[in-house]
Amino acid sequence: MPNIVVLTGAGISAESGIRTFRDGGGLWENHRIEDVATPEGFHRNPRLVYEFYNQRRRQLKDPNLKPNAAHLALAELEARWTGEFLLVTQNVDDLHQRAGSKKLISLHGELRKARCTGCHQVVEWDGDLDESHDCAQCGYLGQLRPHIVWFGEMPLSMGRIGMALENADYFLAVGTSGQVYPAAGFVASVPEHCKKTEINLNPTDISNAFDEHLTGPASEQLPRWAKALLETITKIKTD
Ligand code: BV8
Repeated sequence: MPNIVVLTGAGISAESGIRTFRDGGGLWENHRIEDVATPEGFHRNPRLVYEFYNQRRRQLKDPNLKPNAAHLALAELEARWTGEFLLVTQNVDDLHQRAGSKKLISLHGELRKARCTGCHQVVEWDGDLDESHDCAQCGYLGQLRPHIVWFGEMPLSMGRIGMALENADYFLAVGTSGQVYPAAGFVASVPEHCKKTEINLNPTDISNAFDEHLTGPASEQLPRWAKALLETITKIKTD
């Protein structure tokens, strides 16, 4: 049975109402990356960075915020796929988890977790975070930070991701502009025979690396792609 690796970016959550980074009205419009998504920015002005992530974490509690058909199609494909399946998301929202995805790596961290800069323990965190909290494990005050991978920091689970990419027979990138590494380089790490598909509204910085481009909203294109893949496999099995 073939193996699948899927990479998602902010575009898959856009139709659920979460702003992307680089589209019009995106998150980077009101903030310089250096100020809110780097360790230096956090050191320089922790309050600004805490608040940047607090605002985004609060949005996750919006009762109208739900996974969309693209998130749900990935969770269903994972459940029905008997080969290896890995979903790697650059997103820090929890919509893939809410959709039911289990074989999931959050490469850039998660909004709903905090990490102690002293003992590095990672804990679930749903409320606002600031320097007034102490770490439940080591007891230090004011050392909790968002469990987010900032620019210049090592993304999470790179070893597991590298192994999955080496064995991929299908690679799909959905809703990512292909501007942030190492995620943008994943498509170049799969085997020669691997079928590479990109779902996006527009061409991206890495479009030329793909065999197939499905242009349109992820909520329409992804369910179609997943259905066609399942039908292909069923056909191969019955032939
Ligand atoms: C690292 C924090 C070392 C979380 C983020 C020069 C060249 C190459 C690389 C570098 C370089 N200088 C520095 C680097 C490294 C740097 C980097 O890549 N910089 C870029 C900007 C040049 N990378 C790093 O620092 C990384 N760490 O390299 O460590 C290392 C590496 C490997 C091994 C060991 C050590 C750390 C990167 C993580 C940074 N953290 N965010 C947060 O705040 O959320 S990155 C940030 O951008 C988000 O995580 C986000 O996920 C990510 C990527 O953005 P996208 O998801 O692609 O979103 P974007 O808005 O850009 O695009 C949305 C897309 O969706 C668009 O294409 C749009 O058309 C599409 N779309 C919209 N709506 C829909 C849609 N598609 C379909 N349907 C729709 N409805």
